[in-house]
Amino acid sequence: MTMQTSTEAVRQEFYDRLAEKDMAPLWAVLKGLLPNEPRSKARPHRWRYDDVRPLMMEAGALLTAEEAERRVLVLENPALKGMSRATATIYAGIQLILPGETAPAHRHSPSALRFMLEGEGAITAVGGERTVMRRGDFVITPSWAWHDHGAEGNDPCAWLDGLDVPLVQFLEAGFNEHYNDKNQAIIRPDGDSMARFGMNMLPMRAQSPYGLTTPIFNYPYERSRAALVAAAAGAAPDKHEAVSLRYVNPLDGGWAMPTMSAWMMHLPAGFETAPIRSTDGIVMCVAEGRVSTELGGERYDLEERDVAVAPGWAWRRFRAERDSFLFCFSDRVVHEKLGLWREERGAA
Ligand code: 1HN
Repeated sequence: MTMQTSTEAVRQEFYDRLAEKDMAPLWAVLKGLLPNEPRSKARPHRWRYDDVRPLMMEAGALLTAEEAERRVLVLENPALKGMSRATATIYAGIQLILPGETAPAHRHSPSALRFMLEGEGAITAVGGERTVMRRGDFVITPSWAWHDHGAEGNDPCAWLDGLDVPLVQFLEAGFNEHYNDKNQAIIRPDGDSMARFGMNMLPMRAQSPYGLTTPIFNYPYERSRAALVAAAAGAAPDKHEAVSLRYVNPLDGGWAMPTMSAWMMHLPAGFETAPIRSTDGIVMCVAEGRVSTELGGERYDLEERDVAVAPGWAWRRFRAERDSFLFCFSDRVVHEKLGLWREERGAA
């Protein structure tokens, strides 16, 4: 036995005895616990809506929304198969509701957001109020709020779902409950929360009925788009972020949701951003136009409704030949609240 192997053998024998008592040597795992910088387990990826849509319609013929509870095709990061994750901390999926169907009322501690993709007449009810979801609308289901969906027009309706499920799983804080009926009771007229909270005015004693989540649950695309176009006319785009505006909780000016940040980036025709990276993992979806991206070194030309992910700390950059609008969401707000959020802005 050489000196070296005998040392190793002695150490291994020690580690084995540690394991028997449910202990382990830190020095054997320290490098993995403390990398010099983040190395996301997620990979950059893109889902083409042209691939998703026919499969989604097949799912529509296979089972009803009620049978499924939620008829959704989960967008699985190829590096995280079987985990229902688009990024390390975010779940994403494409949900389909056919005319006349109902996705029955339930509530859960994970928060959900929707980005509307297609179909006239999609309805969601949240906390006793209904809203019509139109293409490009950003719609929120706060943690523990009752919600049910329907399609009341003649079209199949589809949207992108984003949930903080992987984060809630990690924290082991998941609860779920079914409502005692298919649809929840409606107790407020359509537009009530927008009137109270979404018009640059607030009730004299404003409080969100949803705790840390914004009291507005539909941010209509029409308004977001108009704001971005007007903002683009007023100043040159940011070198790294083009023209980006974030969805805000009017009660405190913070992000609209406590666990997911959402914003929209407008790329004026011909604009190209310089590379940027940040610790949050981002899910993006083209609202309008066509966006060429480089995400973690991978090139994707994103068409309308395509979804892509940029893992945390992966470089990203964007270019558009014509005026384009990109919806984005990430776990940035969690990083920020924990004092962990970092970004690096690269040279053009
Ligand atoms: C959920 O409640 C919905 O309400 C969609 O539409 C997707 C994925 C995981 C857990 C709950 C919805 C979901 C979900």
